[in-house]
Amino acid sequence: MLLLLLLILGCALLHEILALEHKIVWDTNAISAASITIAPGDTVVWSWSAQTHNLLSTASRGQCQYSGVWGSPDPANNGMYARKFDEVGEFHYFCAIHCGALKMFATISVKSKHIIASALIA
Ligand SMILES: [Cu+2]
Repeated sequence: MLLLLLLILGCALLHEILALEHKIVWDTNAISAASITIAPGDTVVWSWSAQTHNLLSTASRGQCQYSGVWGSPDPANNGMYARKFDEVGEFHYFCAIHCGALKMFATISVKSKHIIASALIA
């Protein structure tokens, strides 16, 4: 029983140690690069300058309607926003200013490390 507890604790600790930070430059010229796949516990840091943006969560990809779950403050010329993703899933987001005309939306896919590893090997 103690061994099992130590194993579980070790896995949890390993997950924390292996958590990564992913940087996204949120820019109308790099929208496709804003969709990435990460692992649970990873953090995404968006930053932008020289263009006015924000980012807001939405229920489905390409929908320009704030779901109210997460997002950065009002649009600004220079901005940064960070969020840690603990749950597996698809997390869609958009820029309130450029969503419709420039299709400035993207998705953070959170997949378990095992699935990511399998995809890399295949
Ligand atoms: Cu924008």
